[in-house]
Amino acid sequence: MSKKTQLKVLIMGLRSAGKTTLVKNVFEGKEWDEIKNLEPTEFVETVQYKYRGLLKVTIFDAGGQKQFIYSYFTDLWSNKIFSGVGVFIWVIDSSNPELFNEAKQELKKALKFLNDYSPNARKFLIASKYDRHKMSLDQIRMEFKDINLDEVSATSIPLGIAREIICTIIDYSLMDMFDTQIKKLEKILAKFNKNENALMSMLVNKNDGLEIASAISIKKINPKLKYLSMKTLYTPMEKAHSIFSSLKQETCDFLVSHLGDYFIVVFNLNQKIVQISVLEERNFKIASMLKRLEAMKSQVLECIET
Ligand SMILES: Nc1nc2c(ncn2[C@@H]2O[C@H](COP(=O)(O)OP(=O)(O)O)[C@@H](O)[C@H]2O)c(=O)[nH]1
Ligand SMILES: [Mg+2]
Repeated sequence: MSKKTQLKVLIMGLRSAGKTTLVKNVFEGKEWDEIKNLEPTEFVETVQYKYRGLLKVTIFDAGGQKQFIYSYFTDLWSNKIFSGVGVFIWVIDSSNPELFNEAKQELKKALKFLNDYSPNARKFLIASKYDRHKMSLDQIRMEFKDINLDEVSATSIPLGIAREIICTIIDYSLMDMFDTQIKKLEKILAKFNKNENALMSMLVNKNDGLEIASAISIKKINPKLKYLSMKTLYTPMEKAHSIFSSLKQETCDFLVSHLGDYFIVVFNLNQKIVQISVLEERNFKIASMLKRLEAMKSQVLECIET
């Protein structure tokens, strides 16, 4: 396979902008309560994730204290930090406009290095802590309008609007690289839906809680939601997500829950991937379904691991 299956994401910004909180929320699926008191990042923290179970993402979370920022721009470090970048994200604290000017100066410097070392990187500005309502997104865009960026977006971890924004950014790279792989998975799931009379099935990457692939057999669910986080999906899937979250702590591999008019089936394929299916209440045979799930398992894993 000649296609690239790795993505380097470089995240920068002044200190306390909200970079590390963002990374933990998006790539580790952590909720606000679990991450609201993080320690400041020392220099650059490099972490690898298997985003949506498919794409190896290397995050460079570059600590924002002045002395660190200066060192990123030195000969010793600039090459290491700014080369091979696919996605560049500069985070500003939208609740602290007094720092915008300083942020802008540093961002301009960083972009010079980025354009030298990774001219094809896509560049984003993220205005974090939007829940604090200091400025509108339009005002923020105006402030940074003289800088050449692909997009300026606002996020808030407590309001739950961060995952979606970052996922949209990363998915842009993902879809190109994994289109055939995702289509194969969708076919497998669609077959399962047909055989079991399921409304929908999805594969979820346990680490970030994001969808890998899904197949929907009713028109009620908007297929555009396909690539979005489970949190944004329609009600039965939201409920499935809460079951899935509690399952994460358990060792159980197969779980059937009854929720109003629906049955939610959660099946652990392995340590990392889980299948969730939504069924209507009728014609439901657990033993045969479990057999089918077991049979599908190797097919699915083969697709994901290649
Ligand atoms: N209100 C609010 N606070 C946030 C948000 N994101 C981060 N923070 C807080 O901002 C501070 C700095 O966050 P951190 O991720 O450590 O910043 P970093 O230095 O850029 O990595 C912490 O106290 C976070 O809890 C957000 O979306 N809303
Ligand atoms: Mg940090």
